[in-house]
Order: sequence, then structure tokens, then C-alpha cells
Amino acid sequence: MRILILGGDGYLGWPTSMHFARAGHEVHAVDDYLRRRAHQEAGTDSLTPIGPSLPARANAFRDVTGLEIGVTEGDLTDWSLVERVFREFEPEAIVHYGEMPSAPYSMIDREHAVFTQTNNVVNTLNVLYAMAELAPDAHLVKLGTMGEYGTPDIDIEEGYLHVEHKGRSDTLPFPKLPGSMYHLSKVHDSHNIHFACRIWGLRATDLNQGVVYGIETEETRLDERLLTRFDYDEVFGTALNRFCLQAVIGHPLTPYGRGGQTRGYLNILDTIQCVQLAVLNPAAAGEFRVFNQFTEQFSVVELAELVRKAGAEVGIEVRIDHLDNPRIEAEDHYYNAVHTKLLDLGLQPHLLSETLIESMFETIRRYEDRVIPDHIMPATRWRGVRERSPG
Ligand code: USQ
Repeated sequence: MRILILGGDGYLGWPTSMHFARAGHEVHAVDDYLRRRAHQEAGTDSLTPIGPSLPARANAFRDVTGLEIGVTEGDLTDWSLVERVFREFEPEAIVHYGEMPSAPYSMIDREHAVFTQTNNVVNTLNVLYAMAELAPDAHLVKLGTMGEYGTPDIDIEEGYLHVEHKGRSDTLPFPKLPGSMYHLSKVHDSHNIHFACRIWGLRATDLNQGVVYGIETEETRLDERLLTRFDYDEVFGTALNRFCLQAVIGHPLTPYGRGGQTRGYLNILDTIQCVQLAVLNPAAAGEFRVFNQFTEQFSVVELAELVRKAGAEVGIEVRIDHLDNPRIEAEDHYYNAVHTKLLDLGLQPHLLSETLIESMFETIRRYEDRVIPDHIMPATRWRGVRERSPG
């Protein structure tokens, strides 16, 4: 199958590109290095030393495996670029990771919020128009987020809710209560994609993914030049990855507030498995399919305790310091999200274990001398606009 990977230079996009290429597909990856630039501006970096560019990574992949990954360096908000890629590559499936992925980044100030929503919404619109005009039978597999739903006081269904109202009933999109400008951008995308399926008959799967953890995949282990990035800073690092790194460098773990914030989590290996299952089992024409993509739920405190236990096993003493929560979010809440559709397609979860955490410790230790400790503590706050611009 011809598979276009948008955001092919990212934490998930690069290992997904390699995985599909090794599985015998024709792969083309697109990226404009948005995340590399954001890191440069902030003075932060990936823990793992990744290749200097997408072409350099694709060359290394060819040296190691003999397989090709096609590459385009460019911005998906640029219509002429999107049009050219669709005309030349003629994708049958499009895996769209190509967005600004950080909630804190989107909450820094007005400029970052506008950038996040413009970038994410416009580039997805370009992809939808390119599909409608140039690849109407292709299947879009779009990375959404569990954060679109927020933390409602009822069970979260997979995309849709059956509603009885004043004697009538319908199945409607599940209500959305996102917690950041970034999560909102994904809600806007979901509406636009749903519209394109309903009106133009496109086929799409929205993968509402939870928080991903892990460093290694089958392909990244083949050669050091094939590593994927690993972020641990307050803007791009996510909870468990940050806690594992903090444990290794002797930094107290940083649960925000009371730490009862509960989310769905999954191993990076399962992200790749889920995306592969979605691509190989496409949605029908006109169908907007939604999968909740995670394997287990944890609260932040549960994760911190797991890391402390794994640390004790290998002789690391881990301290846990609850910080004032920089975000505005519920810290004790009901959370129960359905996630059966990917299991029904055959997903075999790699569940979180102390052994997995210990192996993450080992990989992190290998690159410990690259850690920039100044950017571990949270600096971005979800405060009101008035607090930022007095007067
Ligand atoms: N948290 C801490 N301490 C930390 C970091 C995070 O307590 O040092 C807490 C946060 O306050 C939050 C939870 O952990 O309650 C998750 O935060 P996160 O930074 O790991 O993840 P989040 O901001 O929700 O975003 C990440 C990805 C995003 C993806 C989302 C899936 O960056 O791209 O969409 O996870 S989900 O969380 O299901 O919305």
C-alpha cells in the first residue's frame, strides 16, 4: 500500500514510517521540523541523539535495511506543497501526525495559541481538500486525542453517544470538553473531518490517543542512527516519560497538584500497532470512525508510585514532590473511557510493568549526559489572560 506519513520526523511519525516500510509498504514521510524549531527556540532538545534531518534518517534507514522511505521537507499549511505530494505520491492511506502536539506550548500566550490552532486546523483542511480532489478513495488515519473529551462525570464512549431527548433519539458525536488550546485544535479537526466524510464521502478514522510512553521500537533498536526522539522538558515531555527521566537523574518526580488526574496511557509499540490496524482495516466511504486509542488508565500519583517501586528494584531512591498545579484541570474526578474497537480489530496490548520502566531507565541512563535539567520544572501556567496582560 502507498502510505503517506505526515509528521514523519516526530516521536511517533518516524518509527511508524520505518515500521510500514519494513512491513513492505511504499512510504513517503513529510515534515517541516516544527518541533525541532520549537526546541531550538526554547533551548531544549531530545534526550536521544536523533539524525540531523529527515533525509539523513531515511539514508541511515536505507543503509541498515536496504529499504527506501521517500521524504518531503515542507509545511502542510502550504497548499501547493500538499497538492504536489498528493499528485506525485498518490497515497492510498494517509497517517496524519503532522501537528503541533503540546498542550503547554499552546497555553504560553496568544501567539502560541493562534499558531497551534492555525497550524493544526489549516493543515488538516489542506489534507481534506487534497483527498477530496486528488485521492477520494484514500483513507485518512488522523491522530486525535483522548483530551478532546476532557473529564466528564459519565463514561466516555468511542466517539459517539446514543441520546434520548424529548421522546426522540439519535446517535451523535460525544460531547467535547477539552482542557487546552491544543486539545481544542484537535476537536476542531474532528468536526472538519466528520464534515468531509458526511458531505464529500471521504473515509476517515480519528484515533483519540491517550498519553504515549516508551523510547524504543523494533526498528529504532536496529541501529543508533534510527532512534526516535525522547522529550522530557515541561513543554513536550509527557507524564511517564518525564517521571522515568527524573528518577534516573535524581530529580524529584513532579506530579501536578493532588495527582488524581486520570488519563489513558499506551506504549509506543501499541501506537504503531493501532495505526497499522486502522490502516489495514479502512473505514467505509463516507464513514467517520472514532477509536479510543489507549490500553490502560492511570492517575498521575499511580504512575509516580510505579516509578518509585521500579526505582527501588534497581537501587534508585525516588522522591515524589507534589507541585502547585500549573494547569487548570480536575485533580480528583471520575474517569472511565471505553476502548474496545482496536481490541476487536486484534490489538495485543503491551501493558505497563516495572520491567518496562526498568528498561526505560537503562536507555535513559545511556544518554544521561545530554539532559538539560533547567527545563524540567513546569513554567507554563494555564492562567487567565488578564494575569498576563495587566491593564
Ligand atoms: N502531569 C503531571 N506532572 C508532569 C507532567 C504532567 O502531573 O510532570 C499531569 C498533567 O497535569 C496531566 C497529565 O499529567 O494531568 C497528563 O499530562 P501530559 O503532559 O503527560 O499529557 P497532555 O498534556 O495531556 O498531552 C499529551 C500529549 C498530547 C496528547 C495527550 C493525550 O502531549 O499530544 O494529545 O497527551 S491525552 O492526555 O489523553 O489528552
